[in-house]
Amino acid sequence: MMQVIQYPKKEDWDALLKRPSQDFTTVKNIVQNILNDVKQRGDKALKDYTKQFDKIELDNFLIDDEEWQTANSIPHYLREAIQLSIKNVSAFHAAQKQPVQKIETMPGVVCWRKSVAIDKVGLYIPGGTAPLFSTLIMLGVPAKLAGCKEIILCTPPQKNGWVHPAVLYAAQQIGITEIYKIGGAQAIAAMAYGTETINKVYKIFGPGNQYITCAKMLVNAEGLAIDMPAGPSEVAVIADEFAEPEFIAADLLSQAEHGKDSQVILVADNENIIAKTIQALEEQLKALPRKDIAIEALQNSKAILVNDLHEAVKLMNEYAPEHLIINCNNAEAIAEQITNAGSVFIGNYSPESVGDYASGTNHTLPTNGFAKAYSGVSLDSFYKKITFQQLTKQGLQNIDKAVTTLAEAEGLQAHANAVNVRLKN
Ligand code: HSO
Ligand code: ZN
Repeated sequence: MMQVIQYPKKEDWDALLKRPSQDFTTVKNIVQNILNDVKQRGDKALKDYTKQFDKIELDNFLIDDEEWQTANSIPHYLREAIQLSIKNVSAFHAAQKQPVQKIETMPGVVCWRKSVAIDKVGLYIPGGTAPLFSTLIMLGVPAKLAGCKEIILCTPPQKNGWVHPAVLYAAQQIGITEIYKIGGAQAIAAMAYGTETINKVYKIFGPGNQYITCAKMLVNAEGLAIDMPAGPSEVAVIADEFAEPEFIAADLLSQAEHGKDSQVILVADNENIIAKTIQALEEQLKALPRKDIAIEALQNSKAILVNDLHEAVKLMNEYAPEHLIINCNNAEAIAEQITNAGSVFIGNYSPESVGDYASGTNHTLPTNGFAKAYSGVSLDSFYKKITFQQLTKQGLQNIDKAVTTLAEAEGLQAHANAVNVRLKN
């Protein structure tokens, strides 16, 4: 069960909030070999790894017509839920489009900035115990909205050699057609380097286990863009005496069930709430299908008693959680004071799960303290921003002095000449 820490001293915060370090030393060699092998042997290597890791022999990684038909096999209530999620995620991300603003910084000098979609992107959707088709929505919807020309999706085949029908259904609804049944580090390699059948991409998105994360970090070090360095999932809850222990426990468990390494933190200014939350956790755990995972995650988790909510806010801004839930009387005012978090959930009726699945915000968020300087995936993640400028002759005359003066002061005469040569007569 959660460890309870009472009134920690400021100088102990660092140690208290430290995440377990992710150790890639054991997987790094394995992953590097897979990357090299796929780079050299292309599709042949992919086939070998699929046989080795997924225990399946595939002639073709692409989904064929027969397999696409299985998308229709999912029950209609699941279709409706997927549709609602896509609708809300689309609405929220479409609103992130920014109109091009042409700024005349001085007469005759006009500058602007345009969002241009990344041509080719690769999305990775893990398989395993829980195929996260919600993650496909979170990545596929903004990729489509941004207008990426080529969107490739890689996901491991299930035991029967097919992709989960809900993944296919979500892909169909979003308009993603290029799906390859490839998982693991070999999928990241295929998207990073390209093979006979797979075109290499310019940016790779998506969560995964240690192998995936390590593979993404290695190809990133070679210069390929990735969404973000992902670590285990996290949730923190700030609670006061007005919070509902049952709600807090449910929220903590919703993150704890993701994985044994999930990070779960409760910060409260009230001892009673902590005690009652722990009771509620014990009660709710009993009925959870993934209770073994959740119990292990809770063992590394903390309930922290602080003097007041002001201190709770400071502590959380220091921790920078991926998700922060605020269950306090004046939750909105507290939310305003949050400066470091991936996504904030305000009040008793805003559980993290709604953001995970359907409210509209993106669930691909910075973990491991990255929320201090990074944002979650958004429409912008699928763009690069190109700046433009156009000057009239008068504009160049207006700016001439400043540019030539600065250039000469830096000792860069050719820079000054590029202006002078245009204005000499
Ligand atoms: N909580 C996860 C996202 C997710 N939850 C997917 C359910 N499905 C991100 O931290
Ligand atoms: Zn979740």
